[in-house]
Amino acid sequence: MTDSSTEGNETFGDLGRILVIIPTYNEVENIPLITARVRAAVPEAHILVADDNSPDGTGAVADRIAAADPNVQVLHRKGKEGLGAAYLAGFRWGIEHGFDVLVEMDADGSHQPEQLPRLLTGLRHGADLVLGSRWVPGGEVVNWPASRQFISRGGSLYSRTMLKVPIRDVTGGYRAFRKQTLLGLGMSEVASQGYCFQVDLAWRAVRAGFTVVEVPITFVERELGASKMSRNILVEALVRVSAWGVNYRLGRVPAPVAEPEPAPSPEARSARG
Ligand SMILES: Nc1nc2c(ncn2[C@@H]2O[C@H](COP(=O)(O)OP(=O)(O)O)[C@@H](O)[C@H]2O)c(=O)[nH]1
Ligand SMILES: [Mg+2]
Repeated sequence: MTDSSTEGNETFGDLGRILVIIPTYNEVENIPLITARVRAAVPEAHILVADDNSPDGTGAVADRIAAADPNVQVLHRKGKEGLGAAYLAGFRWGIEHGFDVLVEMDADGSHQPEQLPRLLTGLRHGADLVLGSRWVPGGEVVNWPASRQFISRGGSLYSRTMLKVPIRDVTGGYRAFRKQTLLGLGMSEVASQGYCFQVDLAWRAVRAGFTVVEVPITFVERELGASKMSRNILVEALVRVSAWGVNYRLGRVPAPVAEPEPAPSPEARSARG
């Protein structure tokens, strides 16, 4: 039930240079499929695969794709350090390499590249951060077990209540940021890793005064490979969100500190991080 039709033939050159960051850990079957779909859906976008030295050889497959396509590059990381660290390294790489829009997208097909134009259109209409949302009208999930739906909806409800953040899907990971949003929300201060990495970024964007908009997406459960979701990721989210909520009510959560733009680095075909 994947959405094979790209929505319109729009181009997004007015937004500047677009980088889709795809974090990978053991996604060898998925990486050729997802990169091809992104290239077809938004041809002007570039792709950065941020691989944590996957034991299944995802990094080498990504290198072969990159060798054949100048719009694809690979950031090889030392080992499994979690989704948050991979994204932060990818954001920094993208800003240093002159990208203006940075997109988060899973490798497993859950975030359909054919819906990327929706997110980019949200930026065009003035948003600073666009969230692909399963839990707004028009949003949906396909083939997701009830247990995962419960965790996701519950996690968003808990975060929304604890942090007083007006977002329906605050743990989702299909997002488009303007560069200025990432710098303004103080991304270098972010230490969280799993789902709470996403909560952290969205909450910071709201607190920093940015315009955060949700657009509906159809989230499709992966067909290939295995989820890296774990008990530890859930516990981290629960502990951190609870602590943030308490400290926030006590006035102990400082405003995000905007950071300066990192110095540009020379264009490199294959980056090592
Ligand atoms: N680089 C990197 N990517 C990761 C890590 N953990 C998960 N990912 C990637 O993050 C995306 C989402 O992970 P997934 O296992 O599908 O989580 P789920 O959708 O919540 O079940 C996928 O592209 C994974 O390969 C990690 O530690 N490092
Ligand atoms: Mg997944």
